[in-house]
Amino acid sequence: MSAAASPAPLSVVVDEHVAAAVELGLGSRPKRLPAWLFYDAAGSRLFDQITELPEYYLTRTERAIFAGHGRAIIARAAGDARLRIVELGAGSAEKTQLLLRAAVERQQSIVYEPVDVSASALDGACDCIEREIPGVTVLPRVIDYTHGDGRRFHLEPADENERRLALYIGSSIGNFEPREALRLLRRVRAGLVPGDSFLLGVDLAKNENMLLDAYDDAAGVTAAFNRNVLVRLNRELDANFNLQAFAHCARWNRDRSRIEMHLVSRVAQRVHLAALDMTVDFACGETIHTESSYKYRPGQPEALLTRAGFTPESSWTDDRAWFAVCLARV
Ligand code: AVI
Repeated sequence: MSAAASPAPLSVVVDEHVAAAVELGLGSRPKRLPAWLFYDAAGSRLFDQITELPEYYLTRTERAIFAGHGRAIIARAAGDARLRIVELGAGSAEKTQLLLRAAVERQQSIVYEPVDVSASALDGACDCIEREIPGVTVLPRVIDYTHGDGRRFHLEPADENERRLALYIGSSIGNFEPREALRLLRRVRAGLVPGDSFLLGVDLAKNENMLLDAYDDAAGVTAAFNRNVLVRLNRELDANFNLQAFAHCARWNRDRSRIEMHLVSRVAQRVHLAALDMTVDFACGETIHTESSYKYRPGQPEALLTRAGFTPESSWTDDRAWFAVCLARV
């Protein structure tokens, strides 16, 4: 009598959040994966490289707006009070330094509260900023502002004579579906108090070819960033995606004013995700929609801020109107 074959033990520890998102997304039609899956360590490094690509105009354009108008932004947000700056999704905080320098120039010192959903994302940024800009005190906060209700986005009261300026820059809002974006901004609004302000960085709709180049660069870094999600599923869910069998594709969806990134199956194929006990069939040409990046039209950021309960006050853009930062009051 032979023993029944038992499946090989899994070599991975499964993150339930990742597992649930992948099961839902690859079980849907059309197939999709949430964009937050991009940002493992390798994906975050690739994203940093993207921000320096010649085709990816977003980061340097927003930086130029801060370089040119940082003082005006800070003065407008502060009024006659002192500011403290909160930043959602802190990242490398490199552009933020321009605003912090403008604030220190105005009020000699400032408290900077970078907020992120993961503690590891906050490591490093803090020491570096305190060293580089004397007068800045960094108080990192781990808060998941992307989920749950307003109570989750709870900040300790600021000093009596201080107002908060909350930043959500880099066009990160563009990676949320419009309804999710509204929920996120309402949550942020609920964590602020009257007199505080909010600065939103948004990418603007523009020439289609320019947008397509920004999301399909000549050096192939964005393609590697997109495919990295499959590398992650192979590692974390014991999947057997063949990376060469999926092509990177960026599409402009004019009706919805968004760039979409897809992974296109080059052949009819079957993929197994052992940790999910899931088999997924792909037809030749079938895609996984991995990201949407919304590009705002004139008036849309202000309308979104108003619906979220803010009062839009001012906005600044670059000479070519590629990118905008909008200041709104609570
Ligand atoms: C993080 N986010 C604003 C980027 C964007 O432009 O939507 C992510 C990205 N995807 C491809 N390139 C960059």
